[in-house]
Amino acid sequence: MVQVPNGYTLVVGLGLSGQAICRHLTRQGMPFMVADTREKPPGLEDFYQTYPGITVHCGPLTSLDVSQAHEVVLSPGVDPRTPGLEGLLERHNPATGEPMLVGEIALFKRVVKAPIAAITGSNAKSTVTTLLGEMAAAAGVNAAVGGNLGTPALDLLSLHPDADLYILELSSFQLETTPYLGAASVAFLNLCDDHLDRHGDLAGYRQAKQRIFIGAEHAVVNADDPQTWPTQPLKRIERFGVEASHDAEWRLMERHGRWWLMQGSTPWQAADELRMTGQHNYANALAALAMGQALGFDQTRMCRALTAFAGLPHRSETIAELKGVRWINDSKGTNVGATLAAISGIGPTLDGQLILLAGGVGKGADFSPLAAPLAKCARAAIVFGADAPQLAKALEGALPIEHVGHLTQAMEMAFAMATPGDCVLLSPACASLDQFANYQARGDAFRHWVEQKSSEMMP
Ligand code: UMA
Ligand code: ADP
Repeated sequence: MVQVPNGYTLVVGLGLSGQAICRHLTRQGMPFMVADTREKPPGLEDFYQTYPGITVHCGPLTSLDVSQAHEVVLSPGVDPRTPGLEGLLERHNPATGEPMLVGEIALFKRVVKAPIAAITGSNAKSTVTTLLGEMAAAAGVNAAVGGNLGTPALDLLSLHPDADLYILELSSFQLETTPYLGAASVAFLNLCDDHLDRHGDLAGYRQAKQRIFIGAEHAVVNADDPQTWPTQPLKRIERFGVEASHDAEWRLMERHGRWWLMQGSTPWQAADELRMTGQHNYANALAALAMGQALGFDQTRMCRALTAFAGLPHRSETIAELKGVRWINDSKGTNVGATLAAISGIGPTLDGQLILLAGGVGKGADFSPLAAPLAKCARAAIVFGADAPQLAKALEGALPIEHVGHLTQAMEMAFAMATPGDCVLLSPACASLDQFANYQARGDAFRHWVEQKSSEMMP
C-alpha cells in the first residue's frame, strides 16, 4: 500500500484538469500527491521536471491508502466509482464541509470572487459558452471563458484574476463532483443519450447535470425538453424553445414573413441575420440571450455579437462543394442528439439526398432514433469504427447501409455514390477515440481528404 501522507490532497488524473489542480494547490501552498490509473501517463516526465519532489503513483488506485488524506480531487475523466475510491463521495470532510471526494470546480468555487455563469447539456455547450463569451465582450464585460471548453476553470483564475464574470462550460463529469456551484446564471440546454457507459443510465446522467441548479440565482432551461427542467424549486427560471406550440419566455416566432428570436412578444433579432444556421442554433442563440440579459448585458451589443458569430469548427461546418455535392464536417456530433440535429437541419434543405458517415465509440447509446429521419432524406449510411455493427443494426431496413473499416474508406465510397445536390455529412453519433486522438483529429482528417480531393479535381 502507498500511503497518501497525512493532510495531503490526492490529485487523481494527470491531464489538463489534474495539472491545473496541481498549479492551484501549489499557489495555495497546500501539500499534495498525484495518482493516475495508467502505468505510464503521457506528460509524466514533464510533470516531474515541473514538480520535483512531488510523488506520482501510477497504476490501480486500490494500492493507495487515502485514509489520512486531506481530500481527494478527481479529474473529470476518472469515474468516482473507480475501485479504490469507494465511499469517498459519501464521506463528509470536516475540514471543508464537503464530501471527501470532489472535482476541480469545487476548488474553483471555494476561491472565486466574481460571479459564475455555467452551461451544461448533452449538446451545444461549447457553442453557447463561446457565444455568451462573445456577447460579454461586446457588452464590455471582462469575462473569462473556459471549463470543459478547454481552459480548465482553475487556470482561468490565474490567467484572468481580474475577471468580472467566469463563464464555464460544465460537463456531467465535472458537475458530478461539484457539491455547490451557486452561479449567477445557469443553462441546462438539452439531454440525450451520452456517457451512459459512465453514468449507468439516462436518469443517472440527468441527475449529474441537474447539479448545475444548486444555488443558482437564475436558470435557463429548454421548454422543448422537459428532461432539462429542475427537479427542485429555483429562485428564477426562464425557458427557451423553438417549437411553436408553447409559451416559453424566449422563443422563435414568425412575424410578417420572417422568423424572429423573441422575448415574450418583443422581437429581439431576425433569425435570417444570424450566420449560424439550423433550428438548433436558434435555440442556442435564445439560451445565450436569456443568460446575457439576466447577467445585465446590453441588448443591442448582444445582438451584434450574435449576428457576427459564425459558429465553431467541427459543428455542421461546410468544408467544400465537390461536383455539386456539399461536404459537411460535424465531427463534434458525438451523440445521437447532435446527429439528429444535423440531419434535421440539413436534410430538408437539400435538392438531393444525404449520405451519412457515422461510427466510432457509441458510449452505450441507443442509435434507433436515427432510423426514421434518415429514411426520409438519406441515400445511405456508411458506418465505420468500433460500434459500426450496433449502428448498422439500429438502421437496418430504414436505408441502405455500407460497413467499412475507416473514415477514409467511408469518404471514398461516399464520393463514388453521391450525385449533384447531395450532401456528405460526417456526424458520427459516436466518440472518436477508437481511431482518432479526438474529435478534432477526426474532423481534420475529413477536411484534409476533401481539400485533397478538391485540389486533385482542379483542371
Ligand atoms: N485518467 C486516469 N484514469 C481514468 C481516466 C483518466 O488516470 O480512468 C487520467 C488519464 O491518464 C489522464 C487524465 O486522467 O492523465 C486525463 O484526465 P481527464 O480524462 O479528466 O481529461 P483532462 O485532460 O483533465 O480534460 C478534462 C476534460 N476531459 C474529460 O472530461 C474526459 C476536457 O473535456 C476538458 O476540456 C478539460 O478537462 C478542461 O476542463 C474534453 C471532453 O471530452 C473536451 N469532455 C467530455 C465531453 O465534452 O463530452 C466530458
Ligand atoms: P458540446 O460542447 O455540448 O459538445 P457543441 O457546441 O460542441 O456542444 O456541439 C456539439 C454537437 O452538437 C455538434 O455536432 C453541433 O452541431 C450539435 N448541436 C449544436 N447545437 C445543438 C442543439 N441545440 N441540439 C442538438 N445538437 C446541437
